Amino acid sequence: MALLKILQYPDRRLHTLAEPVTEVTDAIRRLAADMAETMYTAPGVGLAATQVDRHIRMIVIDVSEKKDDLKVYINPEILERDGEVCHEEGCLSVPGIYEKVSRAEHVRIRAQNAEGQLFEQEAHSLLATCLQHEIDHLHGRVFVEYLSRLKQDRIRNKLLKQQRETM
Ligand code: K1U
Ligand code: ZN
Repeated sequence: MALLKILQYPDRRLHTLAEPVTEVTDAIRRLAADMAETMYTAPGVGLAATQVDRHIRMIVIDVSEKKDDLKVYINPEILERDGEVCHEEGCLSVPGIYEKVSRAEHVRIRAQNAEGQLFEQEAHSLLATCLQHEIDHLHGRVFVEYLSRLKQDRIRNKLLKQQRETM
């Protein structure tokens, strides 16, 4: 397995629209394993392929306390959304920034697993928030884009300054 480099906001590659996965091959499973290792090491509770500069529709999530419940979602789609909640979100591509974002409270999704089998899942609380956040990445959307223009500009300038200082 390998640790992958996570793109940092405001890298424009984070705005790339991901392509569907047409066949779940060993290479896709290897990428899922590398993404999981990268997510656990960061540490985070989710990671989208977009964030590691692979523009295919795949995400990994583990919201369990013991970090022993890895889920791989290939070609995920949201079938239903219900309710509204406002939770604080973070993003491994936007380090050190935590902001409240309003999203659906429950979602029902359909995806393929690492064996290529279709499944559906009902999700609420952190899993629902995380699924919506990661599926947004596959559409090229970063959570800061839900914030005011002023906040977005402040975050952009802060991260650009940090990136210049660590070059
Ligand atoms: O970068 C990402 O997309 C992952 C992101 C997922 C997420 C978290 C919270 C709300 C919405 C989406 C993160 O994992 S940020 C880091 C984080 O939340 C965390 C880090 C260590 C332990 C527990 C959580
Ligand atoms: Zn993110």
